[in-house]
Amino acid sequence: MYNTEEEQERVILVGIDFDKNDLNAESCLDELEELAKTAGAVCVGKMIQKREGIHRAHYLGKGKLEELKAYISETNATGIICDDELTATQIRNMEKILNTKIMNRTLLILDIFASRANSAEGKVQVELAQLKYSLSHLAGQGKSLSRLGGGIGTRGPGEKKLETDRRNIADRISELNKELKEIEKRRQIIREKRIKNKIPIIALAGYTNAGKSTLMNTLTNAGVLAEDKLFATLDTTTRKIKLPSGAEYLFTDTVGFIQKLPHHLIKAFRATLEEVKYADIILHIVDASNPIREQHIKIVYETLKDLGCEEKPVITVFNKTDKAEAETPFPKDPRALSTQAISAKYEKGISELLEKTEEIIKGFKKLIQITIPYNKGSLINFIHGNCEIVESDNKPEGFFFKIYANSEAFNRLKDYITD
Ligand SMILES: Nc1nc2c(ncn2[C@@H]2O[C@H](COP(=O)(O)OP(=O)(O)OP(=O)(O)O)[C@@H](O)[C@H]2O)c(=O)[nH]1
Ligand SMILES: [Mg+2]
Repeated sequence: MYNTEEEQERVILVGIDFDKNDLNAESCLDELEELAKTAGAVCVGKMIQKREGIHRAHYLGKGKLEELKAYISETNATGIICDDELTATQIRNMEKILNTKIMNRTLLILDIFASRANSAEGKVQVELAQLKYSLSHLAGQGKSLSRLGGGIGTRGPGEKKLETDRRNIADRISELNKELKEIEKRRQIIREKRIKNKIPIIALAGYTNAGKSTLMNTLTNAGVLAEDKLFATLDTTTRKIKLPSGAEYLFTDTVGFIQKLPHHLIKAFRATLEEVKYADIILHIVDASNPIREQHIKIVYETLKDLGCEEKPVITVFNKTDKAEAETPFPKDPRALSTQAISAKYEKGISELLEKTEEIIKGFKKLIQITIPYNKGSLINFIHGNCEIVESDNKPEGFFFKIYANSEAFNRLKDYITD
C-alpha cells in the first residue's frame, strides 16, 4: 500500500535567551510553535538556553546540545527548529551531533509562504527566496536537502517540489529574476495609473494574524482569505470602496509582518511589502487581545522604517476588542495620528474608523463643488490630472464636479465654486 500523505514532522523548538535582548524568548518560541503548526508539524518539546549569544560552531553550547540529543530520542522527534538564523556550518555541525533534521524560523516562514503564494508574483518571490536560501545553506555539501525527503523546507510554491539540484539552482534563479522584473514592471504601471486617478490609497498593515484581511472583508465583502493561521495573506489585494460619504478609496490588504524576519527576506518580498509605500495613509492593525501586542507594535514600526515609510500618516487600529483579554487600557502610540478600537469580526467601531480615516485624508484635501464654463477646457484636464473626482455632470451652465482638491488645486479653482 502506498501512503501518499507526508509523514507529520515531530519537532522540538529551540531558542536562545540572550542576555541583552528585549524580545522575550518564551513568547518567541510560542510564536514559533504557531508557525510550526501552520506548516503542518507537531511540537513535541521546547528548549531555551540562556546565553550571551549564539554559539558560533553549533548554535547551542556543547552541554546543552547533549541534553537536546537525549531529548530528541526521548520524544521521538524527527527534527528541531531553531528560532534564529543558522549558518551552513552550524547546520552541518548540529546535524553531525544530533543526527536529525535541522531547521530554523526562516526556513519555516519560507515553507508557509510557499504553500500560501497565489499570484504569479508571490510564487516567483517565494521560489527565488527559497532557492537563495538553499544555495547559501548548502554551500559545500549539496546533499542535505535531498536527504531530508519530504516535509518542511522541501515544498515549493503551489504543489511544486523545491528544486534541490545545485547545478540547476543558479539557472533557475536568473530565470526567476527575469520573471520578477517583468511582473514588477506591470505592477509599476498599475501603480502609476492609480496615482493618476488620484484615488486615495489606504493600506491595511500590521503584525501577522492581527485581523487585516477580516477588516478588508468587513469593508468590502471582497472574499479575501481570512483564517486563524499565520501568514494567511501573502499576496496583496486591492479593492475600490465607495464610502457612505460618496468618496471612493482604494483599500489594500498586505502581507503580515513578523519578528525576526531576516533582512534578506524583507528584501525578497519587497515588491509585495512595498504596497504600503504607495499608500496615502496606513491603517496599522493591532491584535489588542494579544498579551505581547506592544512588542508587535514595535516590530511593525521597525519594519515600516525598513521599508522607508517612517513619515507616512498612520492610524492605529486596536482590533479584536470583543475579546476579554483586550480590555486592559491600550498602549500609547505617539507615532499614530489617531487611534480607534474596533472589532473587525463583529463590525464594531468600523464607521468611526472610516470617519477618522476620511477626516485625516481630507485634512490635506478639501471637498468642493465647482462648475466650469464650457469655454475653459484646459481646466477640465487639470481637474482630471490633479483632483479626486467624487461626482461629475454636464449642466446647462457648464461642467459640474464634486472634487477633493489639494491646496494648489483649490487656489486654481476657487473662482468656480458653486456650493
Ligand atoms: N475575536 C475576534 N477575532 C478576530 C477579529 N478580527 C479577526 N479575527 C480573527 O483573527 C484571525 C486572523 O485574522 P486575519 O484577518 O486572517 O488576520 P491577518 O492580519 O489578515 O493575518 P495574515 O494575513 O496572516 O497576516 C482569524 O481567525 C479571524 O477570524 C475580531 O475582531 N475579533
Ligand atoms: Mg491576511
